[in-house]
Amino acid sequence: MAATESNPIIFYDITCAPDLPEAQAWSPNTLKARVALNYKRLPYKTIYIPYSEITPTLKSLGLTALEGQTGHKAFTLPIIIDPTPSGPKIVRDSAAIAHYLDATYPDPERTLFPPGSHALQELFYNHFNTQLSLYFISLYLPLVPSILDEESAEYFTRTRSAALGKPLGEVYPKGAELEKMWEEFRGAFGVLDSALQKNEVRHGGVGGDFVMGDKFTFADCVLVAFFIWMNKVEPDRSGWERVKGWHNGRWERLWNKSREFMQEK
Ligand SMILES: N[C@@H](CCC(=O)N[C@@H](CS)C(=O)NCC(=O)O)C(=O)O
Repeated sequence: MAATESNPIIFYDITCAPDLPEAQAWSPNTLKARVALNYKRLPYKTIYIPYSEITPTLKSLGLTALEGQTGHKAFTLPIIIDPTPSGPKIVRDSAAIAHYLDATYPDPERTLFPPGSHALQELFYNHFNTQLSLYFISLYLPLVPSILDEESAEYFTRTRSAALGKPLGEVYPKGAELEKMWEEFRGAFGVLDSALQKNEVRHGGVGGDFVMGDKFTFADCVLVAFFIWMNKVEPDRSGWERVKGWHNGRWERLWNKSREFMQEK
């Protein structure tokens, strides 16, 4: 065990505009890693940086850009710096961080990838990233600039508009399209709900509200991170109010059971 309370893991996260009254963490990608760190009860300290500072900060740490899902290279958060006995170790990407934490800080009671679940969790993650994240992109990505400082909002709008091939403001569905998209979003979550029903005791499962039933895992970090994002970028929380009511309250139960892993340090 390398990190201690006096020599904690350093976790880089993205801040929102300083005058927002609530906690600062908002980004779903960094939140996946934060929830994982909290779940494993590891000592860590957050360094918050504005969105527009991610690239210069990572360059100053000697890092190079990584190839992203769309093929273009980018400097992204989260990263952690773990104070290992052989020197500081930088780990990048939320899923890679979760795997690293399990390997470096094994705890049979607090495992993000329990034995035998690696492949199925990978499938879950791919499913989430292909079947669900597109709705988050349309419904939530355009709201992000509203919680960022001016420079970061400009950077975010410019880079996301370029990546999506149209102005970010035009990504948000208009008129009847909005309700249609919410219905589709509900349907996409419904597919997940049908699968998770198999955890119920009547189907021979172990019961429980997590993706793996009674065990919290990285798959739950993913869902919870996106739910927190919804709550952070939409001040009236109207989207989360809808989702909470879907599928017999499944997503709200998951939220409530995961609350203890949402704290900011
Ligand atoms: N697959 C990566 C994605 C990370 C990612 O896209 N991070 C965004 C923040 S939400 C970022 O740092 N973007 C920097 C930029 O666009 O300049 C992970 O899960 O860590």
